[in-house]
Amino acid sequence: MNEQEVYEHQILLDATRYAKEAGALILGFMKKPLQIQEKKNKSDLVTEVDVLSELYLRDQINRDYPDHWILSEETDGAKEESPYAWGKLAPGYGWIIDPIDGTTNFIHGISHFAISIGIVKDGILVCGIVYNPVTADLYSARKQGGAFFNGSPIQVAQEQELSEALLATGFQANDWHSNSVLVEQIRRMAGTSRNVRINGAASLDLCWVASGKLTGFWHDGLYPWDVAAGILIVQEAGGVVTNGAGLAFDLSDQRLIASNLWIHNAFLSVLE
Ligand code: 2AM
Ligand code: CA
Repeated sequence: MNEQEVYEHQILLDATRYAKEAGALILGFMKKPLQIQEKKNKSDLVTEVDVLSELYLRDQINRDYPDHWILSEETDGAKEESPYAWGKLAPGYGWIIDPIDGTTNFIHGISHFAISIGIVKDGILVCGIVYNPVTADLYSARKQGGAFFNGSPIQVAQEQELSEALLATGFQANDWHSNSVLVEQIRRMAGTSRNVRINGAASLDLCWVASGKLTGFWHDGLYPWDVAAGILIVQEAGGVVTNGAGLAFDLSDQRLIASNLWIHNAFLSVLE
């Protein structure tokens, strides 16, 4: 490994440790009454646990990597001028964090949520960690270093036909017009693929594409913290992540489509 790879390997180890520690913190709140607040509407929720997990992660990063920037959902999501787009992300190393991806599942006691940490250098994803503290499932990737599930290498599914593909998607919390478009897309995709799932945590859906459980995933209107880590994990597992036009996904894009590559063109053409 060259000097940069050694440095990024250390970042990945530290990010993994922070995620596991934040996960232990989150687990301490499961089955207890939660303070639930609506953000923009009744589907867009946050709890004190999201905020605590985020503050914990920010503290660790600020202590160990004081020259890195941080973009995180509960700190930056409410700001009008958050640097959502790649183009607006600062140069140097930065951490893109969702302290709980799948907050609605967490609130309802469904064990399908994760801490998602993506790390970029000059706008390029270099490390990704997605950790479900309930199952202790850890997905990770380092650029050109492969993708892993609990330490073992993973790769995308082998299905070559859309008719054999298991797909997933998700509803947006804030946009019921888009969700009516989604219902129509689900109808079409369910008719042409093996079936469609809605699991409620985009970061884990991407990891399931990476590990071959799902063949593909599509979602509109996500934010960088939902997908940054998962995108690298899919790419390092041999998959592809594009926008609706089939071009390499950029964090400012609205529509994300991830797949095992084989089905991608058919997937895009049925969606559009
Ligand atoms: P969250 O739990 O962090 O809010 C559900 O389809 C998935 O989409 C979850 O990963 C959820 O993330 C995300 N999601 C849904 N609507 C969203 C919105 N308006 N903003 C950000 N993320 C959203
Ligand atoms: Ca979240």
